[in-house]
Amino acid sequence: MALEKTWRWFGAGDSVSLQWLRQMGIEGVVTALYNVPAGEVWQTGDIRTVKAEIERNGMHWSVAESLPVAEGIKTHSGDYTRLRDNYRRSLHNLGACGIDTVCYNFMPVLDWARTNLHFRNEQGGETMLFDYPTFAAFDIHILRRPDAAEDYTPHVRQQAQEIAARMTGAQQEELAHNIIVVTQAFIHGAVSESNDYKQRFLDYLDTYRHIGKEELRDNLARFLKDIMPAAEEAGVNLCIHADDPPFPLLGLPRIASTQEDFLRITAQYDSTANGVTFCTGSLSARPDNDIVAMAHALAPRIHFAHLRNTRTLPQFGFYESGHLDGTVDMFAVLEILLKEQADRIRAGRKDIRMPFRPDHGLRILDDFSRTANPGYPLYGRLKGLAEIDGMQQAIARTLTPMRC
Ligand code: DNO
Repeated sequence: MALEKTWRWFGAGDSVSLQWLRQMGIEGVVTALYNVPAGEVWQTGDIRTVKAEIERNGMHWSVAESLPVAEGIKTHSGDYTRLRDNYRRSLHNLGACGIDTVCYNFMPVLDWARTNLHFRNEQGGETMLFDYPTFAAFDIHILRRPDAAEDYTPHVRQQAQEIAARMTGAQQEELAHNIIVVTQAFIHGAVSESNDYKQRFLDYLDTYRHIGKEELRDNLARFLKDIMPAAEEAGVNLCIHADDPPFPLLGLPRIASTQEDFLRITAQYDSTANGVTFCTGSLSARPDNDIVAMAHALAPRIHFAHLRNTRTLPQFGFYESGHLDGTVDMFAVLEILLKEQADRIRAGRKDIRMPFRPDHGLRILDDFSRTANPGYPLYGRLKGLAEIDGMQQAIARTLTPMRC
């Protein structure tokens, strides 16, 4: 009994090869068709090619992360019908190829946000950090989103002004570029590299002018109602990823941030196939989220786990700490997931793999001389994998005591 060990692999251009993943003891690969734009169909031929490549290296394609949800679905506008039909076809094609777990998110415009991609921790490693006043400086003074200041308290506004005033033009540009392009470009981000990337980002934000929390919830509910039958028919379990960070940014609504949010989503379409990607790192950036209680409450619907840890800072700030070192009680989370796996086995459920991946990682050792997408260095993630795997093996032993 053990959760399946997986790794996010960015395809042929990834600096970590499939051979290396195999050497590291990876069982399942988490990947996507990165060359297919959000909203287009994942064709069977393309899926089979990637799948065969993974299998040639002795592993299997464990999770499709992400099958991106196009903005037109989240805003339920324009060509919604075409986008919905395409999503259904992609699910059908994935199921036909034997890929039964699909991760997605429903975050407007921005998939995740950090203000510092190179924060040095006490040991000299590098990690990623989110500082709210710096984000406000980006929003109000660099991006100049109309009426942005209204979304912040006078205190944060003041801090933001001071931060922006201290930054050089080049530093301001780097901050904006990191938030809008660098952290998004490798995962089907809404805005790609261009000279007018800030304006294009503002245009996207504007499409949410009349979409508050209730409207976004309705749009997700409609989308689920429209696609879940196709997922069930294809034998695919969908799993929604948490908002990262799990609180509103840029005046945009957030609907997958708390236990209440997830219970609402899973109840919206009552099927095992309507599941959750349990991301301990994203969820723990909010101090009022009780991660262990959430794991308990959502366990039967957890189809995929992103395991990492954070330490929170004052005023909504946080940084990514080591995988076991932070506010998340990883022991308790793993115990819940392993017990859930045992329950599924006893109940004869098919979804017993329970894949997890070491989510993100510190930059350490030779990571400083290697190229990697932000958050995805080799050695820091490998360390996280080893730590989590060691812990899960020990817990599994306590759950099924060996007979002497
Ligand atoms: C960033 C990740 C996200 C996440 C997707 C899931 O590193 O946390 O890209 O995987 O949002 O849909």
